[in-house]
Amino acid sequence: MTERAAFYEEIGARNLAPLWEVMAGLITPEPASACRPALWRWDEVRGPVMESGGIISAEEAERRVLVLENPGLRGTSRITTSLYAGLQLVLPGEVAPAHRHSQSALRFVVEGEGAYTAVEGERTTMAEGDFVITPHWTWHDHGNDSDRAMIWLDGLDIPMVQFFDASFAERLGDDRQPLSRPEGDSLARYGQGLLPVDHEPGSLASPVFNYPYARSREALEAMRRQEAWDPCHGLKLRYANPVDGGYAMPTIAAHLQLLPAGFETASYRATDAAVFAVVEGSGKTRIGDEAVFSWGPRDIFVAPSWHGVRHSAAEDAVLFSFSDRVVQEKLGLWREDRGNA
Ligand code: GTQ
Repeated sequence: MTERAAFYEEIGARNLAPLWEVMAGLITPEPASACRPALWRWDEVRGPVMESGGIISAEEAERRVLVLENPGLRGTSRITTSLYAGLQLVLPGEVAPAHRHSQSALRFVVEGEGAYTAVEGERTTMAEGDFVITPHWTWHDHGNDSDRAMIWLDGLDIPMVQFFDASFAERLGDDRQPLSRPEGDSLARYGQGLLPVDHEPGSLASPVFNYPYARSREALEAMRRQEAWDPCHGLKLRYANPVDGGYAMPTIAAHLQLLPAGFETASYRATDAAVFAVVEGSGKTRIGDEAVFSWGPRDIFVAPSWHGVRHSAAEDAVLFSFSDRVVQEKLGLWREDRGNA
């Protein structure tokens, strides 16, 4: 045994390790991630999601979800290093019972109309393209009183909470939580450019918990007349907390963007890996040197940290996306590079 190997063995017994053997992998000159570019085509995932409805009930599963696992992170329930994503199915007549947990969740409705999510005593009925949040430690249950299956994309900060060993969860006991406010109350109170006088924020998350697609889409359409296209993003809006102008939740940032037919974005990279869900239209996205994905409605794809992203839209396209940007900004870590990747 060499002198060094003997030394490592000797110190290893005392739970010590030599930094110089691992330093290059720890402090990299640029982000180095196991996360890979990946695409989930709707025509390949819808079948299994619907089939899961015959395998287990929403009630028994608690949440009947097929997890979107990044091919570079299999077995870890991650779509990126810091985020979880899944496709949740709620069939007519089903309920996903009320619970709460430390993890924050977003829902982005992919298919169906008329199912609801209840959050802290208020229900919201969901439609395709709606962005719904269930912030950390809020009671939430889902149900479907419509006659159609509903499928939505779940985005949660599960890996972040895991990293901090800070997970708590509890079941309410009843499937549905008691309702204390009429539907639409939060949007009326907080989502009209007005706030109740003397409102004191009671949470780090937005008091608006459904950002309906019809409104967001209208905003993009109105802006398009100004043709204020950003070379890297087309028209891109951020889902905001109306109380402080920050992101809707403290751990997950979400955006909605419009790319007009024929538009090609300049290459853009940032330190936040992003999950994209196609709402409307079709196009292609090049991600680093590794992948070119052709996409259409309901497809989902992921761009890892610091990979150059270039979108091109064949038809007018709307993309929803989410990432950990809000956390990286708070920690002073977030960087972007416009046009050079
Ligand atoms: O709907 O509360 O995809 O707790 C994973 C964990 C959804 C939810 C998920 C959850 C939920």
